[in-house]
Amino acid sequence: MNTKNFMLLAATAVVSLLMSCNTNEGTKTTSTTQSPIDMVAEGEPEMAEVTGAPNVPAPVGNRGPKKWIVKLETTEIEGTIADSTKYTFWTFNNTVPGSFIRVREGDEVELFLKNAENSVLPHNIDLHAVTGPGGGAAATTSAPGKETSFTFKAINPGLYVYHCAAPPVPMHIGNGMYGLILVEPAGGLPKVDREYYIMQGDFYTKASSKKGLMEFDNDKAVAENPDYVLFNGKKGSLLGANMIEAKVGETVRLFVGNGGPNLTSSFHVIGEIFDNVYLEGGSTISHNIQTTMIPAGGSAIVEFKVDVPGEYVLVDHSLSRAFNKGCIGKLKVTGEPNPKVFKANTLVKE
Ligand SMILES: [Cu+2]
Repeated sequence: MNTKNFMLLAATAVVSLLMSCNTNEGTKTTSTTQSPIDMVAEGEPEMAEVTGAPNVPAPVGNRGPKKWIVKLETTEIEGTIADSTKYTFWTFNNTVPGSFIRVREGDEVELFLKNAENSVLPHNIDLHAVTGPGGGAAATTSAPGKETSFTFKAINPGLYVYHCAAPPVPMHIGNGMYGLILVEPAGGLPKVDREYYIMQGDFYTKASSKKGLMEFDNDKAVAENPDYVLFNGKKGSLLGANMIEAKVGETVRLFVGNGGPNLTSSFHVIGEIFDNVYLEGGSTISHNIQTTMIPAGGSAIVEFKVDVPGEYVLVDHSLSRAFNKGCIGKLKVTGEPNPKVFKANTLVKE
């Protein structure tokens, strides 16, 4: 090789090296795999919309990371657990489960936890979506009448349980102190027609000193032998006038959590097959699932298209819990019959 050719080759090599560097640089600046830790939450903090079950706040859509204020109040209140049976619930925002919180990865959340004046005990919150000691529990332990706060960045997309972690923890959870926080990925979850919030819990009861009012039974809790296993803290919360609804042809997404404190749920919708399940509320999506396991302190996102009108029964498929302990609800699907998918035949005996 003569000097001229060598110089030409060397120059070409340098140019290609520079070009490849530029290409890498370009990829870096337009990367969609930026760490959520480095995502900058824009603007002043806004008050986040939170909702009681079975409703959920509006989807995050395609917005960038933002700053939010979330306000929760812990309360100790009398409510109806089944039929005319009253129970002393402990709650976040007066509902079981507590308010649904919806953010996206990269969002910064300043969470305020107020404990009601008339509470007897301190309460706090451990959010499984939080990276940091106790999920915020120590930072938010609030005596009656007091308010605490802490700030966290949502860095892992998924559907997460939150709960009170004040001692004795099983008692606080057993009285209803749990809820869900959804962290959507950048760009948001795919659009669906209907979204609902459902949370299972197991309840252990005994008569209190007040006539007609039940309270937490620690012995039954230790034995993991609940009197009630319920969706959304009340027998019939998703039955009759409270059924969740959809129309034939629509896609339905259920955000399903399990507060426990003890039982694992075998979540199933009778007459439907889950097209998609975000297993354990995480990023792995499985398809064509009949029943999905939801651990205590865990969740799942299930999605399906409804093709045939009718009433679809939601259960924990550990069926004594459904038919004897109250863990049953319904999705009412209205619309035109779809004989290509389902047709009941009338058999006439000759
Ligand atoms: Cu508590």
